[in-house]
Amino acid sequence: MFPHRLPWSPNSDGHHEYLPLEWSPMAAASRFPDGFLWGAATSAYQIEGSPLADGSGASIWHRFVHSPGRTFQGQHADLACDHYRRWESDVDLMQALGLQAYRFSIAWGRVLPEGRGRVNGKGLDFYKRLIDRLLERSITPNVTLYHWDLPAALDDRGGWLNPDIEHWFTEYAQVMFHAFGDRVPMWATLNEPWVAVDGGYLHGVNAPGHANLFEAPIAAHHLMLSHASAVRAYRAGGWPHQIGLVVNLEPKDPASDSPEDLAATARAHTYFNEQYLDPVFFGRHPEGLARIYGAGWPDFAASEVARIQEKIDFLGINYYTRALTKDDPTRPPVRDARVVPEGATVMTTGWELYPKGLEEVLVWVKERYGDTPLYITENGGAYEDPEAPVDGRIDDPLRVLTYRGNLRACRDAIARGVDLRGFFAWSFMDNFEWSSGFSKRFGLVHVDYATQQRTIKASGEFYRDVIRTNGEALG
Ligand code: IFM
Repeated sequence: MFPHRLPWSPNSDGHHEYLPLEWSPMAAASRFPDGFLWGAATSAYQIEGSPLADGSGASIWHRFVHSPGRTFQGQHADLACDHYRRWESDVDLMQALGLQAYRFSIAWGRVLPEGRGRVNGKGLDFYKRLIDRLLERSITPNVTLYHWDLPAALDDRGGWLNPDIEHWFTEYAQVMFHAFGDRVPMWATLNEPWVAVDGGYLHGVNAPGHANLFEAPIAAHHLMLSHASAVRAYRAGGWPHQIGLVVNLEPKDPASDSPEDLAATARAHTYFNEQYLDPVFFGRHPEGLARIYGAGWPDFAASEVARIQEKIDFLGINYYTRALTKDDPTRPPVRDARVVPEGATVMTTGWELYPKGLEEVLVWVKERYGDTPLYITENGGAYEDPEAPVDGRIDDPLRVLTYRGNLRACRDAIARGVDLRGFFAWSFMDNFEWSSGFSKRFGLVHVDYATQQRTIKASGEFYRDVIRTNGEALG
């Protein structure tokens, strides 16, 4: 009756296991498997700054943040972390943290200012220098092609609502493969298509700022067709490495046993966790998704949805929290609301710290979709860090707690047979958190935005020890 209830469900006594600090002695003794990849992640628009430099074309995010009332205090990312100019010292810092891999995204409009056609050599050169330097330092580049910054010129043609975008995205992907396919070992097509659509087309809180029930499933469909088409182009080009997809997942647990809350939890799980993965692994949409969208659901031809099913080399999972879910008829179309249990540790984003959910998510993916190699491509937390270093230090004990708990959960999942191959902290450094501006800090490295001074936080030192000991430092 409730097929996905098992991994997310409460224990028989109705309570959820919450063990962020407990640790079984057997697991404590173990390190991560040899070759486990330790990295950190960022995205272009959140750190680079200089969005129009050297012939770059504006993105939908550049437009969005410069429209009134869209972001916290009207903040924008024209400077952000100034990484476009400070990338060399940032790579030095990555080395100081002991990172083995760095996940970043390409700003599509830096490379193709109109989104298609003419290639901007200066934009491509920025990424060439970065990739070469990472490789010189033995830091594996992990490149995401789309982390939400669609070229504005393509949005003018309908953006993700225009079916031609499948070709535009594939053309862009091919430019990138030809430039770096020989030396970038990990490619991801899209980051979190769920957020791109839910925030950008359904609720309008992210760029391009549309709130339209009818547009959302169409944008989602075109994103996923674009993903699959880029994977096919990668295979056709004979590139020798790996290509995958990055999704955000979270367990949906019912807030009570009422039929309303159970039904809301089932809807939320379908909408959040299955919507984008079922087409990739099964070539069809999940049961129940059409009912959630109701009148907004287009009659997709089965053959069109089947085109999304293209074998990926790895799945990237971004995990931050779980959602204790209750029914809320005022929030269409899913009609769910998130509850935070009393006593929980809560991030400044309002998210509950819930490490056990990470293990649950990993096991659920294995059980539902089989044994694709998995990476945690983002994980971390935003907390109230000190505004400035005190005696040269930034103490962030809650972020240390977060990484300790979540990494132990990863180790538990591996012990349960999950093929988890690496972990990327979000984020390498504090950065521009989209419509929340600079009000949320996620970094292992603190950024003073007035001076652009970087300081490795206590969590960065902790993570460096975890990497150095391949997990033993977790205890
Ligand atoms: O900052 C974002 C990132 O861009 C995508 N994943 C979630 C992060 C924290 O909200």
